[in-house]
Amino acid sequence: MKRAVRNSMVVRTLRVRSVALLAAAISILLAMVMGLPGAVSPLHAEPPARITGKNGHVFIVVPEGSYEVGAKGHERNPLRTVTLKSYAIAEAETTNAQFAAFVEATGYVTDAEKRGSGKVAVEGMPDWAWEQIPGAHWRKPFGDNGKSWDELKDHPVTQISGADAAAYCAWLGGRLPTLPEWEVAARAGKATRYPWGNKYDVKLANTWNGESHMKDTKEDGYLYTAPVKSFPPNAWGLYDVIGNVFEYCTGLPAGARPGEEKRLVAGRGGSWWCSANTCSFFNLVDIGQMDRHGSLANQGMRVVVEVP
Ligand SMILES: [Ca+2]
Repeated sequence: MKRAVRNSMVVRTLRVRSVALLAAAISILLAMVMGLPGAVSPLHAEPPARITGKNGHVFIVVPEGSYEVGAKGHERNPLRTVTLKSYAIAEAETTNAQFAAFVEATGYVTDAEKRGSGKVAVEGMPDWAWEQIPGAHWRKPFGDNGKSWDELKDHPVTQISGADAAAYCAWLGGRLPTLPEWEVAARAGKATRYPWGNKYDVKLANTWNGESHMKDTKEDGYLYTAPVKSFPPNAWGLYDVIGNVFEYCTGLPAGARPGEEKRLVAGRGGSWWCSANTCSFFNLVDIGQMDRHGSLANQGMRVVVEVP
């Protein structure tokens, strides 16, 4: 009997302590939310490293500050210091599933769909050869003979133009990254040619492996696009900044002629199609540019939003 009383007292004491702990935890949370004196707001102490946004996007916060971009002697991307306000950039390239949600919600029709075709390259074609394939658009990026978007839900959306990418970003309340924003986030504090160093490592990004486009040796495991986040992220947690798909950016490289921004859009990071012997832009320095309304099977996007 005595033991039963003692046990019940122990239980009561534990209950009292639990209630006290819970109350303390609630008051700390309230203080944090309400910004009471002495409380540290989680939004204003350290910038949040990650933000969960709309449509399944996760963003990495880049703090405001001055950053070095470009490379010494690079005509289109000279070495310089840029000062940026804080922004949040998607950790991953936008997927087919995410683009499908946008189309479902808005009825958006892409440039490739309006035109009735998109540019496609496949294994066995000569280097630099691309074909305008009828019926190729984001739902069927390689046309009727390739996989459809719902077989590639976690792959980056392709066959979207720079204009289509901007429309997707606007729907999210975001925008495309500027060229310096893309590069600062892709570098993640590194001054090297690749996020992992100065020597290319075929296992760390999805590019074209092999001497020519006649044959891909698939050393990285993928012939065309790979599901996003298939390779290790950079030091700040961004995936696929090198390879997989070219990522649209606003602004044009140094040397662009006035007015060209109306006709052209820039792209960074290279893609699954890029090989050492063709477009070797799968690095942190080179800047591609293409027709603003052009649509290819190796072009995609990464979204930026302002920091709340
Ligand atoms: Ca590959």
